[in-house]
Amino acid sequence: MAEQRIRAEIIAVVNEKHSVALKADYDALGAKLAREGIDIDAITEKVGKFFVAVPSWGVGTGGTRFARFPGIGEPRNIFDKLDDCAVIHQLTQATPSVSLHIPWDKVNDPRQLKTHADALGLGFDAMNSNTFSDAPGQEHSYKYGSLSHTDAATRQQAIEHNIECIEIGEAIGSKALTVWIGDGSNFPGQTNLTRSFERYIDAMKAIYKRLPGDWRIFSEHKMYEPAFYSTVVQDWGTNYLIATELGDKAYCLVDLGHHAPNVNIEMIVARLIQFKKLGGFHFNDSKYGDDDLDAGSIDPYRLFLVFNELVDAEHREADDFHPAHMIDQSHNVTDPIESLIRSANEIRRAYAQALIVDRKALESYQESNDALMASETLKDAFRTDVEPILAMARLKAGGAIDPISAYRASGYREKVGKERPVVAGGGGGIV
Ligand SMILES: [Mn+2]
Repeated sequence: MAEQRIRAEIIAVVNEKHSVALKADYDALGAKLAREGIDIDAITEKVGKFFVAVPSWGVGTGGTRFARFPGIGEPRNIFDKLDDCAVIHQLTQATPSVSLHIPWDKVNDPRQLKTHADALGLGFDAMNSNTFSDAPGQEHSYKYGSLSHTDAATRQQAIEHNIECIEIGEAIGSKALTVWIGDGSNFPGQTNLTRSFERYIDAMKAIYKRLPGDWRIFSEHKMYEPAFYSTVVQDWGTNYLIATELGDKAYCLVDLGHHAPNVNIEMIVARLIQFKKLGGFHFNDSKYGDDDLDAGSIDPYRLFLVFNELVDAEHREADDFHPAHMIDQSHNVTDPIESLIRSANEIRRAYAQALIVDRKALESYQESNDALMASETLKDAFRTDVEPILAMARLKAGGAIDPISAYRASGYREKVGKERPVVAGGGGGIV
Protein backbone atom coordinates (compact mmCIF):
# COMPACT_ATOMS: atom_id res chain seq x y z
CA MET A 1 0.00 0.00 0.00
CA ALA A 2 1.44 3.33 -1.05
CA GLU A 3 2.17 5.95 1.56
CA GLN A 4 -0.69 8.49 1.59
CA ARG A 5 0.35 12.13 1.51
CA ILE A 6 -3.23 13.23 2.22
CA ARG A 7 -5.30 11.35 4.77
CA ALA A 8 -7.90 9.14 3.08
CA GLU A 9 -10.60 10.37 5.49
CA ILE A 10 -10.24 13.92 4.18
CA ILE A 11 -10.85 12.77 0.63
CA ALA A 12 -13.76 10.62 1.81
CA VAL A 13 -15.43 13.57 3.55
CA VAL A 14 -15.18 15.78 0.44
CA ASN A 15 -16.32 12.91 -1.79
CA GLU A 16 -19.34 12.35 0.43
CA LYS A 17 -20.46 15.93 -0.21
CA HIS A 18 -20.45 15.38 -3.97
CA SER A 19 -21.53 11.75 -4.25
CA VAL A 20 -25.31 12.19 -4.65
CA ALA A 21 -24.90 14.82 -7.37
CA LEU A 22 -22.29 12.71 -9.14
CA LYS A 23 -24.56 9.67 -9.23
CA ALA A 24 -27.42 11.72 -10.66
CA ASP A 25 -25.18 13.38 -13.27
CA TYR A 26 -23.53 10.09 -14.20
CA ASP A 27 -26.88 8.37 -14.66
CA ALA A 28 -28.21 11.24 -16.77
CA LEU A 29 -25.12 11.23 -18.98
CA GLY A 30 -25.27 7.43 -19.13
CA ALA A 31 -28.85 7.61 -20.40
CA LYS A 32 -27.92 10.21 -23.02
CA LEU A 33 -24.96 8.17 -24.25
CA ALA A 34 -27.03 4.97 -24.25
CA ARG A 35 -29.43 6.61 -26.71
CA GLU A 36 -26.40 7.04 -28.97
CA GLY A 37 -25.39 3.40 -28.48
CA ILE A 38 -22.51 4.17 -26.12
CA ASP A 39 -21.94 2.29 -22.87
CA ILE A 40 -20.84 4.88 -20.33
CA ASP A 41 -19.16 2.33 -18.07
CA ALA A 42 -16.93 1.18 -20.91
CA ILE A 43 -15.83 4.78 -21.48
CA THR A 44 -15.24 5.31 -17.77
CA GLU A 45 -13.11 2.18 -17.63
CA LYS A 46 -10.97 3.37 -20.55
CA VAL A 47 -10.56 6.83 -19.04
CA GLY A 48 -9.53 5.24 -15.74
CA LYS A 49 -6.71 3.46 -17.52
CA PHE A 50 -5.42 6.57 -19.25
CA PHE A 51 -2.39 8.04 -17.52
CA VAL A 52 -0.16 11.03 -17.99
CA ALA A 53 3.28 11.63 -16.46
CA VAL A 54 3.96 14.66 -14.30
CA PRO A 55 7.23 16.55 -14.82
CA SER A 56 9.36 16.86 -11.68
CA TRP A 57 10.16 20.47 -12.67
CA GLY A 58 6.44 21.28 -12.83
CA VAL A 59 5.84 21.11 -9.08
CA GLY A 60 8.20 24.01 -8.42
CA THR A 61 7.05 27.53 -9.20
CA GLY A 62 8.32 28.54 -12.62
CA GLY A 63 9.36 31.94 -13.77
CA THR A 64 9.83 34.09 -16.79
CA ARG A 65 12.94 35.78 -18.08
CA PHE A 66 11.74 38.79 -16.09
CA ALA A 67 11.30 37.32 -12.65
CA ARG A 68 10.38 34.36 -10.58
CA PHE A 69 8.02 34.76 -7.65
CA PRO A 70 8.50 31.82 -5.28
CA GLY A 71 5.43 30.08 -3.90
CA ILE A 72 4.77 28.74 -0.42
CA GLY A 73 6.27 25.40 0.50
CA GLU A 74 8.09 24.84 -2.75
CA PRO A 75 9.91 21.51 -3.00
CA ARG A 76 13.52 21.80 -1.84
CA ASN A 77 14.77 18.75 -3.70
CA ILE A 78 13.64 15.81 -5.77
CA PHE A 79 12.29 13.96 -2.74
CA ASP A 80 9.94 16.85 -1.94
CA LYS A 81 9.03 16.98 -5.62
CA LEU A 82 8.10 13.29 -5.58
CA ASP A 83 5.94 13.91 -2.48
CA ASP A 84 4.04 16.63 -4.36
CA CYS A 85 3.67 14.38 -7.41
CA ALA A 86 2.21 11.70 -5.13
CA VAL A 87 -0.45 14.18 -3.97
CA ILE A 88 -1.45 14.84 -7.58
CA HIS A 89 -1.74 11.13 -8.25
CA GLN A 90 -3.56 10.38 -5.01
CA LEU A 91 -6.29 12.87 -5.89
CA THR A 92 -6.52 12.36 -9.65
CA GLN A 93 -5.46 8.70 -9.96
CA ALA A 94 -4.28 9.80 -13.39
CA THR A 95 -0.56 10.48 -12.87
CA PRO A 96 1.25 7.40 -11.59
CA SER A 97 4.64 8.35 -13.04
CA VAL A 98 7.13 11.20 -12.93
CA SER A 99 9.46 12.48 -15.61
CA LEU A 100 12.85 13.51 -14.20
CA HIS A 101 15.21 16.22 -15.31
CA ILE A 102 18.95 15.78 -14.96
CA PRO A 103 20.94 17.44 -13.44
CA TRP A 104 18.10 19.19 -11.54
CA ASP A 105 16.99 15.90 -9.97
CA LYS A 106 20.39 14.28 -9.62
CA VAL A 107 21.22 12.57 -6.32
CA ASN A 108 24.29 10.66 -5.21
CA ASP A 109 22.67 7.27 -5.51
CA PRO A 110 19.73 6.89 -7.94
CA ARG A 111 18.47 3.96 -5.90
CA GLN A 112 17.33 6.52 -3.31
CA LEU A 113 14.95 7.90 -5.95
CA LYS A 114 13.54 4.46 -6.63
CA THR A 115 13.06 3.70 -2.94
CA HIS A 116 11.26 7.00 -2.33
CA ALA A 117 9.06 6.63 -5.42
CA ASP A 118 8.24 2.99 -4.59
CA ALA A 119 7.05 4.01 -1.12
CA LEU A 120 4.76 6.60 -2.71
CA GLY A 121 3.50 4.17 -5.35
CA LEU A 122 5.05 6.18 -8.19
CA GLY A 123 7.06 5.08 -11.22
CA PHE A 124 9.33 6.96 -13.61
CA ASP A 125 8.58 8.03 -17.15
CA ALA A 126 11.07 9.44 -19.69
CA MET A 127 14.35 10.95 -18.52
CA ASN A 128 15.08 14.50 -19.67
CA SER A 129 18.61 15.70 -20.31
CA ASN A 130 19.70 19.31 -19.98
CA THR A 131 22.31 20.75 -22.29
CA PHE A 132 20.55 24.10 -22.60
CA SER A 133 22.14 25.53 -19.46
CA ASP A 134 25.50 25.15 -17.76
CA ALA A 135 25.65 23.02 -14.63
CA PRO A 136 27.96 24.28 -11.86
CA GLY A 137 31.56 23.22 -12.45
CA GLN A 138 30.96 22.01 -15.99
CA GLU A 139 34.10 22.19 -18.16
CA HIS A 140 32.66 23.40 -21.48
CA SER A 141 29.88 25.98 -21.78
CA TYR A 142 26.71 25.47 -23.82
CA LYS A 143 26.41 29.17 -24.55
CA TYR A 144 26.92 28.50 -28.26
CA GLY A 145 25.28 25.10 -28.38
CA SER A 146 25.68 21.55 -27.14
CA LEU A 147 25.12 18.54 -29.39
CA SER A 148 25.66 20.74 -32.46
CA HIS A 149 28.48 22.88 -31.02
CA THR A 150 31.41 23.69 -33.31
CA ASP A 151 33.80 22.36 -30.66
CA ALA A 152 34.14 18.55 -30.52
CA ALA A 153 34.93 18.50 -26.80
CA THR A 154 31.71 20.39 -26.00
CA ARG A 155 29.70 18.00 -28.14
CA GLN A 156 31.34 15.06 -26.40
CA GLN A 157 30.48 16.50 -22.99
CA ALA A 158 26.83 16.82 -24.10
CA ILE A 159 26.84 13.24 -25.41
CA GLU A 160 28.24 11.97 -22.11
CA HIS A 161 25.59 13.89 -20.16
CA ASN A 162 22.84 12.18 -22.16
CA ILE A 163 24.46 8.80 -21.56
CA GLU A 164 24.55 9.57 -17.84
CA CYS A 165 20.79 10.28 -18.03
CA ILE A 166 20.30 6.84 -19.57
CA GLU A 167 22.35 5.25 -16.79
CA ILE A 168 20.34 6.98 -14.06
CA GLY A 169 17.15 6.01 -15.89
CA GLU A 170 18.23 2.37 -16.00
CA ALA A 171 18.70 2.39 -12.22
CA ILE A 172 15.18 3.68 -11.58
CA GLY A 173 13.20 1.81 -14.23
CA SER A 174 12.76 4.49 -16.88
CA LYS A 175 12.46 3.32 -20.49
CA ALA A 176 12.97 6.49 -22.52
CA LEU A 177 15.21 9.51 -22.97
CA THR A 178 13.86 12.85 -24.15
CA VAL A 179 16.39 15.14 -25.80
CA TRP A 180 15.59 18.78 -26.21
CA ILE A 181 18.40 21.18 -27.08
CA GLY A 182 18.50 24.95 -27.03
CA ASP A 183 20.99 24.96 -29.91
CA GLY A 184 20.45 27.47 -32.65
CA SER A 185 21.40 30.99 -33.65
CA ASN A 186 20.27 34.53 -33.07
CA PHE A 187 21.45 36.04 -36.34
CA PRO A 188 21.51 35.03 -40.00
CA GLY A 189 25.00 33.81 -40.80
CA GLN A 190 25.86 33.05 -37.17
CA THR A 191 25.86 29.31 -37.82
CA ASN A 192 26.02 27.11 -40.87
CA LEU A 193 22.53 25.61 -40.94
CA THR A 194 23.63 22.41 -42.67
CA ARG A 195 26.85 21.81 -40.75
CA SER A 196 25.22 22.33 -37.36
CA PHE A 197 22.51 19.78 -38.19
CA GLU A 198 25.16 17.31 -39.38
CA ARG A 199 27.01 17.70 -36.09
CA TYR A 200 23.75 17.23 -34.16
CA ILE A 201 22.88 14.02 -36.04
CA ASP A 202 26.36 12.59 -35.42
CA ALA A 203 26.09 13.37 -31.71
CA MET A 204 22.62 11.84 -31.48
CA LYS A 205 23.93 8.71 -33.18
CA ALA A 206 26.54 8.37 -30.43
CA ILE A 207 23.78 8.62 -27.79
CA TYR A 208 21.53 6.23 -29.71
CA LYS A 209 24.31 3.63 -29.74
CA ARG A 210 24.21 3.54 -25.95
CA LEU A 211 20.40 3.24 -25.78
CA PRO A 212 19.31 -0.04 -24.12
CA GLY A 213 17.39 -2.45 -26.37
CA ASP A 214 14.03 -1.83 -24.69
CA TRP A 215 14.37 1.97 -24.55
CA ARG A 216 13.12 4.69 -26.85
CA ILE A 217 14.70 8.04 -27.56
CA PHE A 218 12.49 11.07 -28.19
CA SER A 219 13.72 14.17 -29.95
CA GLU A 220 11.70 17.31 -29.27
CA HIS A 221 11.43 20.09 -31.82
CA LYS A 222 10.97 23.76 -31.03
CA MET A 223 10.65 26.59 -33.48
CA TYR A 224 12.39 29.31 -31.46
CA GLU A 225 13.68 30.20 -28.01
CA PRO A 226 16.23 30.46 -26.52
CA ALA A 227 17.63 30.92 -30.02
CA PHE A 228 15.64 33.57 -31.87
CA TYR A 229 16.71 33.28 -35.49
CA SER A 230 17.05 29.54 -36.01
CA THR A 231 16.97 26.38 -33.95
CA VAL A 232 18.73 23.19 -34.99
CA VAL A 233 15.64 21.04 -34.38
CA GLN A 234 13.00 23.55 -35.41
CA ASP A 235 10.01 21.60 -36.66
CA TRP A 236 8.36 18.23 -37.01
CA GLY A 237 9.90 17.68 -40.45
CA THR A 238 13.40 18.01 -39.04
CA ASN A 239 12.31 15.87 -36.11
CA TYR A 240 11.06 13.17 -38.47
CA LEU A 241 14.37 13.23 -40.31
CA ILE A 242 16.21 12.74 -37.01
CA ALA A 243 14.01 9.81 -36.00
CA THR A 244 14.44 8.09 -39.37
CA GLU A 245 18.21 8.74 -39.46
CA LEU A 246 18.67 7.26 -35.99
CA GLY A 247 16.60 4.08 -36.29
CA ASP A 248 13.69 2.08 -34.92
CA LYS A 249 14.06 3.19 -31.31
CA ALA A 250 13.92 6.89 -32.21
CA TYR A 251 10.64 8.81 -32.20
CA CYS A 252 9.39 12.38 -32.37
CA LEU A 253 8.04 14.15 -29.32
CA VAL A 254 5.40 16.80 -29.87
CA ASP A 255 5.36 19.62 -27.32
CA LEU A 256 2.11 21.47 -28.02
CA GLY A 257 3.74 24.83 -27.27
CA HIS A 258 6.65 24.44 -29.68
CA HIS A 259 4.91 25.54 -32.87
CA ALA A 260 3.97 28.78 -34.53
CA PRO A 261 0.53 30.11 -33.58
CA ASN A 262 -2.29 28.49 -35.58
CA VAL A 263 -0.19 25.55 -36.75
CA ASN A 264 -2.39 22.51 -37.31
CA ILE A 265 -0.84 20.27 -34.65
CA GLU A 266 -3.42 17.51 -34.97
CA MET A 267 -2.33 17.07 -38.56
CA ILE A 268 1.30 16.74 -37.50
CA VAL A 269 0.17 14.12 -35.02
CA ALA A 270 -1.71 12.23 -37.75
CA ARG A 271 1.33 12.24 -40.03
CA LEU A 272 3.68 11.00 -37.32
CA ILE A 273 1.26 8.21 -36.41
CA GLN A 274 0.92 7.18 -40.05
CA PHE A 275 4.67 6.89 -40.43
CA LYS A 276 5.18 5.22 -37.02
CA LYS A 277 7.24 7.97 -35.51
CA LEU A 278 5.00 9.51 -32.86
CA GLY A 279 6.89 9.10 -29.58
CA GLY A 280 4.67 11.13 -27.35
CA PHE A 281 3.63 14.50 -26.05
CA HIS A 282 4.50 17.33 -23.80
CA PHE A 283 1.06 18.70 -23.01
CA ASN A 284 0.55 22.37 -22.19
CA ASP A 285 -1.37 25.26 -23.68
CA SER A 286 -0.53 28.66 -25.09
CA LYS A 287 -1.97 31.82 -26.56
CA TYR A 288 1.14 33.32 -28.17
CA GLY A 289 4.27 31.20 -28.04
CA ASP A 290 5.71 28.58 -25.74
CA ASP A 291 3.61 29.92 -22.88
CA ASP A 292 3.58 26.64 -20.94
CA LEU A 293 0.11 27.28 -19.54
CA ASP A 294 -2.12 24.56 -18.11
CA ALA A 295 -3.24 21.95 -20.66
CA GLY A 296 -6.63 22.80 -22.14
CA SER A 297 -6.79 26.20 -20.43
CA ILE A 298 -6.68 28.30 -23.61
CA ASP A 299 -7.77 26.10 -26.49
CA PRO A 300 -9.49 22.93 -25.26
CA TYR A 301 -10.83 22.27 -28.77
CA ARG A 302 -7.31 21.90 -30.13
CA LEU A 303 -6.49 19.44 -27.37
CA PHE A 304 -9.64 17.50 -28.27
CA LEU A 305 -8.66 17.45 -31.95
CA VAL A 306 -5.26 16.01 -31.06
CA PHE A 307 -7.00 13.30 -29.04
CA ASN A 308 -9.39 12.71 -31.89
CA GLU A 309 -6.37 11.61 -33.94
CA LEU A 310 -5.07 9.45 -31.09
CA VAL A 311 -8.40 7.69 -30.62
CA ASP A 312 -8.74 7.26 -34.38
CA ALA A 313 -5.37 5.49 -34.38
CA GLU A 314 -6.42 3.42 -31.37
CA HIS A 315 -9.58 2.35 -33.22
CA ARG A 316 -7.82 1.20 -36.33
CA GLU A 317 -5.04 -0.37 -34.25
CA ALA A 318 -2.30 1.63 -35.91
CA ASP A 319 1.14 -0.04 -35.99
CA ASP A 320 3.82 0.90 -33.49
CA PHE A 321 1.45 3.27 -31.72
CA HIS A 322 2.18 3.72 -28.04
CA PRO A 323 2.75 7.40 -27.37
CA ALA A 324 4.11 8.61 -24.03
CA HIS A 325 1.85 11.18 -22.40
CA MET A 326 3.68 13.80 -20.38
CA ILE A 327 2.84 17.24 -19.08
CA ASP A 328 5.37 20.05 -19.60
CA GLN A 329 4.20 23.27 -18.00
CA SER A 330 5.49 26.18 -15.99
CA HIS A 331 3.35 27.58 -13.20
CA ASN A 332 4.00 31.21 -12.39
CA VAL A 333 0.79 32.39 -10.73
CA THR A 334 -0.95 29.22 -9.53
CA ASP A 335 -0.20 26.53 -7.00
CA PRO A 336 1.68 24.04 -9.21
CA ILE A 337 -0.10 21.07 -7.64
CA GLU A 338 -3.49 22.58 -8.52
CA SER A 339 -2.39 23.37 -12.08
CA LEU A 340 -1.11 19.84 -12.60
CA ILE A 341 -4.30 18.33 -11.16
CA ARG A 342 -6.34 20.48 -13.51
CA SER A 343 -4.15 19.63 -16.50
CA ALA A 344 -4.30 15.88 -15.88
CA ASN A 345 -8.10 16.18 -15.77
CA GLU A 346 -8.25 18.28 -18.93
CA ILE A 347 -6.11 15.75 -20.80
CA ARG A 348 -8.43 12.96 -19.69
CA ARG A 349 -11.40 15.12 -20.66
CA ALA A 350 -10.10 15.45 -24.22
CA TYR A 351 -9.57 11.70 -24.31
CA ALA A 352 -13.11 10.99 -23.04
CA GLN A 353 -14.63 13.41 -25.56
CA ALA A 354 -12.66 11.77 -28.37
CA LEU A 355 -13.86 8.35 -27.23
CA ILE A 356 -17.51 9.32 -27.66
CA VAL A 357 -17.10 10.62 -31.22
CA ASP A 358 -19.46 8.67 -33.48
CA ARG A 359 -16.70 7.34 -35.74
CA LYS A 360 -18.99 5.40 -38.03
CA ALA A 361 -21.06 8.50 -38.73
CA LEU A 362 -17.93 10.62 -39.12
CA GLU A 363 -16.49 8.25 -41.68
CA SER A 364 -19.70 8.17 -43.66
CA TYR A 365 -19.92 11.99 -43.68
CA GLN A 366 -16.31 12.13 -44.82
CA GLU A 367 -16.95 9.63 -47.59
CA SER A 368 -20.01 11.54 -48.81
CA ASN A 369 -18.23 14.92 -48.49
CA ASP A 370 -20.76 16.24 -46.03
CA ALA A 371 -18.46 18.86 -44.52
CA LEU A 372 -21.06 20.35 -42.22
CA MET A 373 -22.20 17.10 -40.62
CA ALA A 374 -18.66 15.76 -40.34
CA SER A 375 -17.68 18.88 -38.44
CA GLU A 376 -20.87 18.69 -36.33
CA THR A 377 -20.06 15.08 -35.40
CA LEU A 378 -16.84 16.24 -33.77
CA LYS A 379 -18.50 19.26 -32.18
CA ASP A 380 -21.25 17.06 -30.78
CA ALA A 381 -18.70 15.01 -28.83
CA PHE A 382 -16.76 18.11 -27.79
CA ARG A 383 -19.91 19.80 -26.49
CA THR A 384 -20.75 16.83 -24.27
CA ASP A 385 -19.98 17.48 -20.61
CA VAL A 386 -18.00 14.36 -19.71
CA GLU A 387 -17.11 15.54 -16.21
CA PRO A 388 -19.25 12.80 -14.58
CA ILE A 389 -17.15 10.19 -16.43
CA LEU A 390 -13.90 11.78 -15.23
CA ALA A 391 -15.15 12.10 -11.65
CA MET A 392 -16.45 8.53 -11.59
CA ALA A 393 -13.13 7.21 -12.95
CA ARG A 394 -11.30 9.03 -10.15
CA LEU A 395 -13.74 7.86 -7.48
CA LYS A 396 -13.61 4.22 -8.58
CA ALA A 397 -9.80 4.28 -8.40
CA GLY A 398 -9.80 5.80 -4.90
CA GLY A 399 -9.28 9.42 -5.92
CA ALA A 400 -11.32 12.55 -5.39
CA ILE A 401 -14.58 13.50 -7.10
CA ASP A 402 -13.44 17.13 -6.89
CA PRO A 403 -9.65 16.97 -6.54
CA ILE A 404 -9.03 20.71 -6.15
CA SER A 405 -11.55 21.00 -3.31
CA ALA A 406 -10.10 17.94 -1.61
CA TYR A 407 -6.58 19.33 -2.01
CA ARG A 408 -7.57 22.67 -0.50
CA ALA A 409 -9.45 20.95 2.34
CA SER A 410 -6.36 18.87 3.13
CA GLY A 411 -4.21 21.87 4.04
CA TYR A 412 -1.25 20.18 2.31
CA ARG A 413 0.25 23.42 1.02
CA GLU A 414 0.10 25.10 4.42
CA LYS A 415 1.66 22.03 6.01
CA VAL A 416 4.63 21.87 3.63
CA GLY A 417 4.89 25.64 3.84
CA LYS A 418 5.95 25.22 7.45
CA GLU A 419 8.48 22.52 6.63
CA ARG A 420 10.02 24.03 3.51
CA PRO A 421 11.56 27.51 3.58
CA VAL A 422 10.98 29.82 0.60
CA VAL A 423 13.83 29.68 -1.90
CA ALA A 424 14.66 32.27 -4.50
CA GLY A 425 16.21 29.89 -7.03
CA GLY A 426 14.87 26.36 -7.32
CA GLY A 427 14.49 24.02 -10.22
CA GLY A 428 11.34 25.34 -11.88
CA GLY A 429 12.15 25.58 -15.52
CA ILE A 430 10.73 25.74 -18.97
CA VAL A 431 11.69 23.16 -21.56
MN1 LIG B 1 8.76 20.17 -23.67
